[in-house]
Amino acid sequence: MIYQPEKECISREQLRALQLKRLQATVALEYKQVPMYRAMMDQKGVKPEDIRTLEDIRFLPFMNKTDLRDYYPFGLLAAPQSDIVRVQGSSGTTGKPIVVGYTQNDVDVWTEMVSRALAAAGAGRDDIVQVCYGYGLFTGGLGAHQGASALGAMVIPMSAGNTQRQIMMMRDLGSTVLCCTPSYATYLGETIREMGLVPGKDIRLKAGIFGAEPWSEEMRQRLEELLGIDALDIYGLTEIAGPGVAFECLEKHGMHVNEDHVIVEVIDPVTEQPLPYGTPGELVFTTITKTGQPMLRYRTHDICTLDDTPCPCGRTTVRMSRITGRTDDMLVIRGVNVFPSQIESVLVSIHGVAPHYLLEVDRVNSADTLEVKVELTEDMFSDTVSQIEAVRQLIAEQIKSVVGVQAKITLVPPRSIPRSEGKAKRVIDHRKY
Ligand code: DLL
Repeated sequence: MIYQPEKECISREQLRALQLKRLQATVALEYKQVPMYRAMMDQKGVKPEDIRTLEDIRFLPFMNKTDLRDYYPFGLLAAPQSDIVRVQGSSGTTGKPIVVGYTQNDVDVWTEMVSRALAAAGAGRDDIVQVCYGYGLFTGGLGAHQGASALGAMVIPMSAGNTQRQIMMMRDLGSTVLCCTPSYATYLGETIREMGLVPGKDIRLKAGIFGAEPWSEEMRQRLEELLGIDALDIYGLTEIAGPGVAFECLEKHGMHVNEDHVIVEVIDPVTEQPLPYGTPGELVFTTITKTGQPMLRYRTHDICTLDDTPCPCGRTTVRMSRITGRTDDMLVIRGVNVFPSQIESVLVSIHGVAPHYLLEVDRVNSADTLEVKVELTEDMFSDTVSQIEAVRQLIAEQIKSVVGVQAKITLVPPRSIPRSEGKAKRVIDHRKY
């Protein structure tokens, strides 16, 4: 189903005219209200009046995650703080999360995008939507919740975890749509099968809307078989709007970008020049309807390809492929963004630990695992077993609290982690998507 055909199937000419009008308004707002961005534009010698066509977007400076860190928490707001009704956040490159302020308008825009995604999966007011994305600063839970509520569906706000309880509710309440990460969906599906429950009979799910981490066509097939559903991809990021920036329709042929709310570009990450449709590169988004913390040419570091060939579903928006990688070292572990630098900052702050470590990421029973192997100093290595155990526990607790992920900590003898002459190899990712 198409939630808003008049918007989602708009002609390309009308869309481009709308985008230009909205881009000009957003650039003017940003220039007037956000001193940091005004300084960046001044430095590049660009004024809001210079944006005369959509192509002129290339004159605008890029924004980065580091800007959100440097101007943390509210230095990038374009609206008075009293107009901000919500703060959402995600991991930054340091211990602090990046935070994004949303006005009511921004929450409404985001909700509309998620409702479109759910409707594209066939959801409507008769559906029962089980949301097992985490609720909180992470945008998954509240985003899916708002979108489903706006459709008039019944929402089960489960949040993440507690698998037995999830399955009990799914069965007893008859959930028809599942929203969670693809890895958690696989775990749920496997547990459902192990319990002897039969999709179609005991479980009424018809669709799953999975995102927040990379996944593959093979994983789609597995999920569709396990759960008897259509498994659809949804993409988004806190800085832009949370889930719903782009979503798949039942054609399963790339994710429709909500182009009336964002302008999407793919650039060469080195030369920073825009690339034509069909060429893989780094995704860059410009919000054109947000008022709280608009983002202009925000570099996501996600790699994908854009496709503007017509989709049989009738939507006219450009589609993005699955995310095939990152241009930086960010890992997504159980839907949580993790930067090796965050873990490093925890390790170096703990007495008795040397700054030599290796992160090993794997997938066991469909759940991501993180092992942190770290060297002890000579002094600590000769300490008692109980002192060493206390260090191990401290590292585990600090990583959980700073990074938000449970890690297995393995303490290894001094000089046992291979040294490198060039760039240190800190991460080994065994997962296959
Ligand atoms: O992950 C928002 C979200 C919630 C999307 C629920 C979909 C579903 P952040 O925590 O800010 O926001 O993380 C954003 O996660 O830059 C990608 O690297 C990754 N990511 C998000 N969706 C996908 C996806 C949410 N469908 C970062 N495929 C992004 C691959 C994804 N990676």
